[in-house]
Amino acid sequence: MEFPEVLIERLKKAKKVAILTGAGISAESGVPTFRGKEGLWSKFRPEELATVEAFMSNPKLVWEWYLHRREIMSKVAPNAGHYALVEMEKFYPDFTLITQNVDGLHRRAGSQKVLEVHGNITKNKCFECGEPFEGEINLESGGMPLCECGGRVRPDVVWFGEMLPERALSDAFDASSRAELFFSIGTSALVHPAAAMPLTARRHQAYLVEINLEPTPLTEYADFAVQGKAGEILPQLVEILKK
Ligand code: BV8
Ligand code: ZN
Repeated sequence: MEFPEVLIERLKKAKKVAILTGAGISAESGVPTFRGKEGLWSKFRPEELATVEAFMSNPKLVWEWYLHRREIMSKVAPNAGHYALVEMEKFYPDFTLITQNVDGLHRRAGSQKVLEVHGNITKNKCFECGEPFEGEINLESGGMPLCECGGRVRPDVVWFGEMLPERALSDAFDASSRAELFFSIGTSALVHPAAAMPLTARRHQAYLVEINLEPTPLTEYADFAVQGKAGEILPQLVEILKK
């Protein structure tokens, strides 16, 4: 596909690049997105399941949802979109990959500087003392997994209404503020504070690119917005970088 001259120039000249990815970049790996028609357990909305209230009132349902997603994640692999970002990282001295995804696919693909601002679905921690929990999660016994301190064990992800990990969040906003080129890829740009990062980049004169299957609330602010598959578009951008 054709890219604007100014984007090609920025691609070649930029030193500081930041990327924000969402569930859309993992869709081509077979990971269901959140709000798509095949969305995760579409009878529930993520805002209803990924919450402290849901976990406190129905821990079994929430654990089943996460174990179901872990099952899916264990069978999927990174796709061309993830690998293109691994290639892209090599061209820039200051490159930050901010992801809302908890599937760990960017790291598995080989990306180095990854900020997982919503946590990682493969990890568990104690709700009370925050200690990581390495044990097996077995719901068959009927009881919920407990930490030595007696606290409830939960997936180590950020739920709605919860603060994002402080260090990852501040690093993500720093990277967004200094970026000369910012890509928002495969995200509906609805969830805050992640959705504010592309706008922060824009406010600091970054050239803002959106790559998404459908328009989002961010589209009108993008310098260049393309509706298409990340797995097809990103490798074309890397080809331009290699020339
Ligand atoms: C906080 C981890 C407060 C768990 C997740 C009203 C206004 C503004 C904000 C709020 C509000 N009401 C409430 C809030 C705050 C809330 C929020 O933003 N709600 C939204 C829904 C309005 N935010 C929070 O609660 C955050 N915390 O604000 O704390 C606070 C302040 C002070 C002190 C204490 C507390 C916490 C947010 C984090 C929630 N956790 N996930 C888990 O994963 O189980 S969010 C969840 O949604 C995932 O992380 C996911 O990544 C994220 C965003 O979704 P997307 O990634 O964008 O996925 P989606 O399916 O929506 O879109 C995919 C896109 O890809 C689509 O557009 C599709 O077209 C496209 N696509 C598909 N295939 C492809 C593709 N694109 C390219 N190629 C393809 N092949
Ligand atoms: Zn504990």
